[in-house]
Amino acid sequence: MNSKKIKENFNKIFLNIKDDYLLVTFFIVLNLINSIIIRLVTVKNGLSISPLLVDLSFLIIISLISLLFKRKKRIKYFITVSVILNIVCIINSIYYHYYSSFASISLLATAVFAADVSDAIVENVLKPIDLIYIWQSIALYIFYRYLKKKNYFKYEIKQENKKIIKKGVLTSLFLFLIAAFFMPLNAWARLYKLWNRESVVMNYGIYVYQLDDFIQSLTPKINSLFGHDSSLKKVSDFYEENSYHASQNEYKDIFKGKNVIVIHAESMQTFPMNLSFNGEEVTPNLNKIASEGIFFSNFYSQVGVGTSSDAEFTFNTSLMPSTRGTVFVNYFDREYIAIPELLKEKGYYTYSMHANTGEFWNRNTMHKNLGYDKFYSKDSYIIDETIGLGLSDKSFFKQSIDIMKDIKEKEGTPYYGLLIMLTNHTPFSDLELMDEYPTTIDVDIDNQTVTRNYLNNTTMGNYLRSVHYADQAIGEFINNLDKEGLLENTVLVIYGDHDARLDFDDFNLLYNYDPITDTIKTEEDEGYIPYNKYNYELDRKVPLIIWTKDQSFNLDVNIPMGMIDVLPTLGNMLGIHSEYQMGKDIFELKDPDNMVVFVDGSFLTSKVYYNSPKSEIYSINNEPITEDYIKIRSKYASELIEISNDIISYDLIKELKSVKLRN
Ligand code: GP9
Ligand code: MN
Repeated sequence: MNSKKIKENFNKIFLNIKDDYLLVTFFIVLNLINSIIIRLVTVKNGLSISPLLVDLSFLIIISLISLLFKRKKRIKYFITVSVILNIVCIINSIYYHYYSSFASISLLATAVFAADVSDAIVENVLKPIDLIYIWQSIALYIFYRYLKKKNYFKYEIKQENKKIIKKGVLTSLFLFLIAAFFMPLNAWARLYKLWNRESVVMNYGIYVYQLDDFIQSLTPKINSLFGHDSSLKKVSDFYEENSYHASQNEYKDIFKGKNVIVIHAESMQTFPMNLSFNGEEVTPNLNKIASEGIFFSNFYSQVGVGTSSDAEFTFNTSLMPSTRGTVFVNYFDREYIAIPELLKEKGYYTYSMHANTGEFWNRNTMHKNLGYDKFYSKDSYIIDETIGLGLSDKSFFKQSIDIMKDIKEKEGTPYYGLLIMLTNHTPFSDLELMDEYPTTIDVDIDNQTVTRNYLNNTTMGNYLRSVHYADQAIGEFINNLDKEGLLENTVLVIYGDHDARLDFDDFNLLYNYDPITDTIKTEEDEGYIPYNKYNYELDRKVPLIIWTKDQSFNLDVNIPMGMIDVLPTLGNMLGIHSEYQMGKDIFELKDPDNMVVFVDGSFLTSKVYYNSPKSEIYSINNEPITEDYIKIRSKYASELIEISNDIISYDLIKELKSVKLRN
């Protein structure tokens, strides 16, 4: 026997003995490592035991499927599956860095809008770490070349597939059961309900999460077959228990019959309202009207992945946004009860204005559904000055005033108008097109004035300058409305649509920078302001201001309030309500400890911020929080999310209304 033959025989025997375990092991280990990496860079539980075992169990099952193929095809199968799992990791990694949640198949339709703001994503979101997963596909390919060189594919071997499958399935099941043993009790429910996506990834790993999401994204399509009846019952019971009671407070009907102008302030958070640089306020105009009107200083947006569109939806309908897709995109054909529709019934003319294309967020369709008589979108504007995503806010407001004057003259009825701003959108670029605003501090050192440009090139610095521009635009708009007599008999409402996804570290810099020493203060330093992830959550609040020119109502409301509380609160002032509103009139609270629920099940009260995915409690005033306090509210938070989800997916308002009519 020559040496070549010996080698060939050795390979044949060696690889036969090994069966295909070598390849399978390689495939499993590579994908296991990627799953660990993604959890390390997102939910930070890379080495947790349960997701590791679930991943292993999942990858064993996937590997068993390869037995259906012959060796040559089997490698193709492994490469294809690896590429798919690779893509799952990359997309979820990017997605997490943008939305702090995981991607959903049901959002494929929403992805179109992500393409439109792709600059923002590339500049602000895409981190090199998001591409690290590619190493797995490369490694597998190199391994394939190695096997080929070893003539691995030349020999087909006889295997006792049935035995292997049986062993494999049993092992996989065993691993899954051990994993389940290490999971918290609510992990099963979360896998089924899936709105707490972070927690599903933390317990089951990225692959099972994505599989779960895939299966669940099919459910709305077949909703008439599954779950409808039980959901209808659940929702009817909820409204029976929480039936609508008309408010009787002093704000009832105070603005009845008045015109309403609503400004949707893109990415406007509340904290810049408390900031000044060298004595100059960042938002002098917002501060002025906040001090002259009703300022809700503890107000939070409750958006999901539908961001701007979810803010519009929650503001107008008092329902939580869908956690299975986006209402504006996936559930535009359902029936909703919304502020424009309700005011239309009272004889109002209703319109919306936004200088982006009407297709964006499917607004063309959804604005009609919400009850706007007319939507003035990009086509109604001359794009004479572009900043960031499109027409600058200053030009948008100027041009809108002309349209509003016409509406006032033509319609002769009260009106409800929504103006959606655009400029202050991440990535806060084109700053050179905005007026100079110094985000710097001047300090005296040895009788010399030193200018500290410490926010230079930070997202925070850019954001504050952009916020200052948005504030100027709002100020100019209010002045022009006044000049045109459009503030008479009119209520102005301004809300920030959601937070701006700023960097956590930038906040520490903002609050703990010492201009004298040009360093960031640490715990040991005097005047250090502790800033943790909960402070960051609390800083995500957005402004809500209700203002009239005569300043007839002037107060600061600092009860925690969410976007779903707007319809009940503002509606009471305007003399409208929805039987299906899930929020509360903030001036009519039975329990003054109001609760703001977020789409992942986290919630906030005046006492606590509770992070549901991580089951972490943050006592805001350091007072002890009982287990019951959290338990009761956690239950209510899930109820709110699920009821809204069911109403939206199964189109239940339509049914509840017709049942009511029949009775
Ligand atoms: C686009 C604007 C931005 O028209 O409303 O949407 P967002 O990215 O904030 O959801
Ligand atoms: Mn927005």
